[in-house]
Amino acid sequence: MTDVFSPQQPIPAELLGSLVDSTACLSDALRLRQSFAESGYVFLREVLDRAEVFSARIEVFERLAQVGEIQAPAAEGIATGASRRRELVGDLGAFWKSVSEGPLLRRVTHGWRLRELVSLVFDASARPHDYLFVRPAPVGNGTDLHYDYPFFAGRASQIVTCWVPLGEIPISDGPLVVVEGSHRLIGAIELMRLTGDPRTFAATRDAAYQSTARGARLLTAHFQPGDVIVFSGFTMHGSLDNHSPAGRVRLSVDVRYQPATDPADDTRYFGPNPVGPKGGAYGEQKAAQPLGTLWTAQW
Ligand SMILES: O=C(O)CCC(=O)C(=O)O
Repeated sequence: MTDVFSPQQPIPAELLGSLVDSTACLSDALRLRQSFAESGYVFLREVLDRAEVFSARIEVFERLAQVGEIQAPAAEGIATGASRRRELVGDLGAFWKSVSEGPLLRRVTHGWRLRELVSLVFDASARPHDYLFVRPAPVGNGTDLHYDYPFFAGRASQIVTCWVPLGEIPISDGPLVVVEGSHRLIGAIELMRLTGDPRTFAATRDAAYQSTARGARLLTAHFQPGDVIVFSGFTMHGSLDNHSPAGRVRLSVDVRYQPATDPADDTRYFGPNPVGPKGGAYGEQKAAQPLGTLWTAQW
């Protein structure tokens, strides 16, 4: 790893780039799929209903306001720096499950529009995992670079991740980044799948970090509500640290989709009580801990 990625370290300007905006390809599904194949992602602007995205934002932040973590008005997402979550909710996992299953949130992540967009990318009907990740990232937090494959693949032939900003996310607030060209390192990830050896994963991550250090750029954007980025399981991604001068909590949700005809029997991701990648259900997510507990979000 290089200090480029360490928390609190500035990223040299030449290593930051802009995500390619593929919104214009929506009228031509073939071009959209070509763009996805070339870049390892498609970044789409203003494709989701902004009012629905705002409603989801408010739904999540109001739950956090009720446990003393977000100031009024909740929609602003300003952290109080305190939390009464442990004393008020009892079971942290059950609380986080209920936030993650909020109906207004699910209208965005499991609604017809996102499903339609991913179906265009697949050229086949798509279906979402039931299990998803809501990420309220307070100041100081960022997510380490990683791939979503093979953890989220299960027995599906293909998975993509949809990352949806729940509100405006300027660069200062720590938006998603993808490592340019990282989807071309597929060979290394396949090796990990074949061996099942976590040390291979570490080697893979190191290789990708090093390639970034050698000049692959981190691509990001000033995200707006209604935007979505759909990326491949083979695209290395993470997020910048949140440096919001206003103390704003960066809020996003990520959900994986697979072709609808693929098996959907992986109990980690499907069903009324998915057990999650590590078996700890929603309680295993970093966000299940009270906001502001220092969680260096690995993934
Ligand atoms: O939002 C983040 O900080 C990271 C998102 C991520 O890792 C994902 O969408 O798979």
